[in-house]
Amino acid sequence: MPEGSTSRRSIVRTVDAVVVGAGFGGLYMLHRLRDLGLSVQGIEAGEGVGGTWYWNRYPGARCDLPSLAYSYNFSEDLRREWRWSERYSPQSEILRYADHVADRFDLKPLIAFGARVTHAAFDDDAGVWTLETDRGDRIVARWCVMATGCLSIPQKPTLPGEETFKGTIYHTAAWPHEQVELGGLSVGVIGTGSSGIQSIPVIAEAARRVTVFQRTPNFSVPSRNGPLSDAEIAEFRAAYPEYLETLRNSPGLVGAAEGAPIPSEAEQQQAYERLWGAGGPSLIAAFPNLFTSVEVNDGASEFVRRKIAEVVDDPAVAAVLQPHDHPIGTKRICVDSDYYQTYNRPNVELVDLRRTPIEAITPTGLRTTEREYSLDVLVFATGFDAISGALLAIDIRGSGGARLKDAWANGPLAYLGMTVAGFPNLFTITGPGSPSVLSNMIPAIEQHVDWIADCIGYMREKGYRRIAGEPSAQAAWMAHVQAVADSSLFPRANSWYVGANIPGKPRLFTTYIGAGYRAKCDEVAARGYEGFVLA
Ligand code: N01
Repeated sequence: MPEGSTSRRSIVRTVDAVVVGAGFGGLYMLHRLRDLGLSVQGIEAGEGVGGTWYWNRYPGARCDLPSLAYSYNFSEDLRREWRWSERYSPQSEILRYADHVADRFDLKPLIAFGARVTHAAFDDDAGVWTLETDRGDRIVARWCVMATGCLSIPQKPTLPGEETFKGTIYHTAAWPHEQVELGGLSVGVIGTGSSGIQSIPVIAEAARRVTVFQRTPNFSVPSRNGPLSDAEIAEFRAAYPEYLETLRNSPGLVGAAEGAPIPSEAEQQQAYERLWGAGGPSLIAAFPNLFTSVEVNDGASEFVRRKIAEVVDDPAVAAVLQPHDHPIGTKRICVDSDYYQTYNRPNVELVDLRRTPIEAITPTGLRTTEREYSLDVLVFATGFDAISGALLAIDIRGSGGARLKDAWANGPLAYLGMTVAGFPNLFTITGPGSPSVLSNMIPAIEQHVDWIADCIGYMREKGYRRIAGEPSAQAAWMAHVQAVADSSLFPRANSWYVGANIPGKPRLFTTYIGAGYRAKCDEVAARGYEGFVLA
């Protein structure tokens, strides 16, 4: 039997709602829909719950937001009974949390595990979706919720000669479930985003040698991770009502910038020193205009560059690690445990791929334009086809057989990040056009799940059977998302936020970073789902 439960046999079922994915979004969605009295079927590619935390088992994988905040809020009992052990919990603990939630709310029996959805098609006459999986399941449902995650399709470059490599190749986002022994081995790591930056220090402790192949340096801040004390928990609990209020009325990453004064040099230095010492990603939240003012951002970027130079012993290595190609924070800030210190170890070498690009993988290692590196293991920490990737990996056909691939040929479009015009009764949790990856994902998920559940509840109550976003409302929303993004420094970075890491992907910033998102969603609902056609 699989980790999750239920049967290995394929299923053919008609239900009220189908939920694709059993990560934090899928789990809570199943819970809400079942509570509404709907018959539900969950489908999950993995053999257990947890989504991104099920797959990303690489050494050093952990939360980059404080765990107390990276938690569900919907159940007070759950909140009180779960205790995180560290400030930034490791992957194994977050996975245990997801598993605990699934068991506590008896969700596993609702989920078919080990089944990847390949097709989803809307039948205009019957007003239902039919989903098919790679193991022959066939689910028919009026409501289809895609809880497929923003970072769930691993991206791996094709390098010449890979098939000749005699060692072992891993991808951080598809790490084996069994213990990977690296002791005594020579390990190469390609990629220095969050996954590389978290894994390199841990790999360096185990392996005989680590060679890091870096194409672009990223900004990283120390987590100052450690055991979570009772006092910290008590402090969080005491401030919980204000925390919820901040979630409800978040100004977004750029919403509060308007009219904010430029802090003085002394104010900046003082704030950055304090936040660097405290650890965690709040350094980039030091000033509301850090994402809109080049001057303020330059100050923060320069501060971190200086820290890198202080931490890394060899000035030449420090120089290669210092990012200069993007404003800090416009690529996801990395939160590390001793990342820069790792380059002071005698068994770690940094290779600058800008100076000496990769030519090929060879039977015994990797060759750059300068020389060959002998490797037993090669780790790809090369990221994801983000945001739209998991949705486009499914052949989704909406009204009239229209393909999502065609609808999104010039970049993903969705109304409020939750529905796509032309694809009735289909919902996307943390889809394009919502704050998603630039907010705390679990509260963002909860807000979407609640909105979607309320919407389906409203439809049933009023006797409606079909809801579809109006193309004009969607176009206006996406134009607003774009305008807000353009008022910030985000479009300046070649990041996965704009799809720059995927060859041929249309370049578009689709994450909403403005103010008032939740209020807008609530207002749309309160006005009888303004911008939607209900039938
Ligand atoms: O992926 P990335 P990631 N040759 O895309 C390099 C979340 N996350 O998996 O910049 C050589 O950031 C690429 O180089 P370049 C988090 O939101 C969260 O690390 O394209 N190098 C880059 O260095 C994060 O942002 C946690 O020049 C190549 C790296 O691979 C997101 O996931 C932990 C290459 C990819 O970096 C993605 O992070 C981990 C090539 N051909 C991840 N192709 C938490 O802590 C790519 N690269 C919660």
